[in-house]
Amino acid sequence: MQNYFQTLLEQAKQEIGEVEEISSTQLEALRVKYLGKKGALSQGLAQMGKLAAEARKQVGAVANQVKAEVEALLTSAMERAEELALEASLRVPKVDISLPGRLRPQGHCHPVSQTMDDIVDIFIGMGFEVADGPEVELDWYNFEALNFLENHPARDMQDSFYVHPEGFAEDARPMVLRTHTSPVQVRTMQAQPPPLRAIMPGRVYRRDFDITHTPMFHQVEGLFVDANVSMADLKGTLNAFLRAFFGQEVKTRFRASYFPFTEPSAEVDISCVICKGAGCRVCKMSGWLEILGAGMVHPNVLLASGYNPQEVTGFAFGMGVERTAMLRYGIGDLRSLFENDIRFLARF
Ligand code: 2NM
Repeated sequence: MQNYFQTLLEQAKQEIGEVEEISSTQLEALRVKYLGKKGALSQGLAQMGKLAAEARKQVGAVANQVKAEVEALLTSAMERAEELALEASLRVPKVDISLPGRLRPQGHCHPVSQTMDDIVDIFIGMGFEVADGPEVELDWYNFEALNFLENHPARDMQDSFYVHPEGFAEDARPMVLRTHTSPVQVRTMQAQPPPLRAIMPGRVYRRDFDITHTPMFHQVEGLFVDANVSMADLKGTLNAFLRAFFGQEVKTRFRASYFPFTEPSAEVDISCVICKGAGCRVCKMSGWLEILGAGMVHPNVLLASGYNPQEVTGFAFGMGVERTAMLRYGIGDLRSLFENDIRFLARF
């Protein structure tokens, strides 16, 4: 009997030692084989009843020791199996959670739209409302109501896009792609009585295409009509806007000018945003940049819009958004705003 248990121990040692690529499943099978309820050890113990009391004691001690040794062997082999399994799992390539995520291209507002939104926001802050109107406009709203004479050069087919769709009646009223947003001001005045404070952002179209002109560009125009509105209100409002947009330190000057729809008219300059007035290539050494056109609304325009020029006066102004965006962001070439090169646009 003693031999039985000793042989069992030798066998177990060998088998446990032989487990290559040692795995806990195999070790569990060996545990059942040797130490399980119907395992080799139990079978040996079951035979012991036949032994004499003295021999049973001796063999029992051997059996207990064999059991303890086999258990110890299995336990340490099991620990080793777990270590090996962990090492193997660490060798498998894993997700590195410290890596940055995959960046997807993200769109954003075009610099022209950003600039237009910022201009509009400043005027909203001063109590102006946003108005809009059609881009395909009656010649009457675009020119006639705005005091352009019949033979004004802007009304020439060479300068404006006239629209004559297929099936357009011979006697239909001529239409044009609006050359400024001023027709919206006329429409807005027709639609509501004074006082009126409104701002009109939008696309406008002119037959111009060179380094500094595109056939479509953006404008923001504004209008303030009430009793006793004066040139002083115009200057105060535009100075406040220009300081809010370009910075408190910006200087402004108002030069006499001419527009058909305003009288008197002015062009507004700001101190050069590049050289601060010292003189540079951008301001052509003058220290000043032209930024706005403005003036007191011509009585003929108020009349055409249904307002009474004896009762109310108004000021109006307009600016090109592309030009303003170029000055603000230091963009040298107008065309870069229209090429939609994402590497360029992503800079703003
Ligand atoms: C400008 C310059 C000066 C202007 C005038 C009007 C209206 F409709 F009230 F007559 N709207 N916009 C105006 C005046 C626009 O843009 C350079």
